[in-house]
Amino acid sequence: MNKPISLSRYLLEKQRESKNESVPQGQIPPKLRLLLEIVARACKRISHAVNKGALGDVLGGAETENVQGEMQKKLDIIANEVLIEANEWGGHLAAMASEEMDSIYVVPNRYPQGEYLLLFDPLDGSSNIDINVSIGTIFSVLKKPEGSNAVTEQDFLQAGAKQVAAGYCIYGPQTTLVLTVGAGVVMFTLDREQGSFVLTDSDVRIPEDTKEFAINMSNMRHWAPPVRRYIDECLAGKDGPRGKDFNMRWIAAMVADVHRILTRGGIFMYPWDKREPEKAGKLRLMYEANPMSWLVEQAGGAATNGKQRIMDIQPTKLHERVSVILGSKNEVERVTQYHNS
Ligand code: AFP
Repeated sequence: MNKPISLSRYLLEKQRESKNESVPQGQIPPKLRLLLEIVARACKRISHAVNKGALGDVLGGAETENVQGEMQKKLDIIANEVLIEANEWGGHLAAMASEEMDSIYVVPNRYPQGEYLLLFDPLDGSSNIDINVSIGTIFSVLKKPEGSNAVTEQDFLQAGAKQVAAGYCIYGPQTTLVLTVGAGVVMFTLDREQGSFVLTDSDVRIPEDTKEFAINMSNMRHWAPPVRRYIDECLAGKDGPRGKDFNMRWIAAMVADVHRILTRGGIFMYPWDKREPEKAGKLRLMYEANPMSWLVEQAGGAATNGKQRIMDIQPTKLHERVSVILGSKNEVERVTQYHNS
């Protein structure tokens, strides 16, 4: 058996390859490598806290609200603090932004300032924490625009296509870190005895077709006609226009639903709906939809808001929401076409 490759070794090898200019994609300069190592280390700490559950007094609500008006869980706050503390001193970051923080967190003056911006949803799927179901951390890395001095929120407002790294760590039966730097998608499983992430899939691919969809069906009456049409056709099964039976899954944690899609295909939708018509959707563009869209595209899938590619959307605010349709390419193209016809 080949010697297992740790995340650290993988990143170091990619950093060395980055010196070779004939490899234009998947560049990992030293500071980005450091950043990714530190994010992975923070995820390991979050994973330990998640695993302790009731024994670590980390379950339940914190009795506070985040900027989106959602009640925070204790683990939301713990995970946010772990990511900030781990990343603020390394000299690789200029600032961070999080689902749990109203505005950006600029690296304090006492630490060196770097050239990267880190965005994260520290704990996605919080409603799953107390019921012992998969949750995760989602992250996206951007470069601070050249020529900007004091970092501002404006510096973060870059389209997803500008990301230089993106990934998530899922805390499920296994803890798995999934990463892209623009040259495919790789997965690392946490080996708890060794205390390190080990490469377990070096070429993640999403099949172009699928018979599995993920959507919160309880919102059906609120959907727009194109989404309704797509799901009605799936539900009609073999006798309907699709001519095949579909299966449905909904974990209520985007990280877990996307992980399933990266593993065996499928389509995930959290579309715009009539409940809050002024909001584009429920999920956040910059630290949920963009990183997940890049991973999905890098694995051969597609991601749109029904009208356009998610990664081409120019954000106008940090906590912007977006309608999300992602996964197996042919299915995403079908729903998008229903919106545009
Ligand atoms: P929480 O982190 O507040 O639980 O939200 C998770 C999430 O944003 C996303 O990960 C899920 O896909 C979606 O919400 C689930 O939403 P429903 O509650 O409508 O099922």
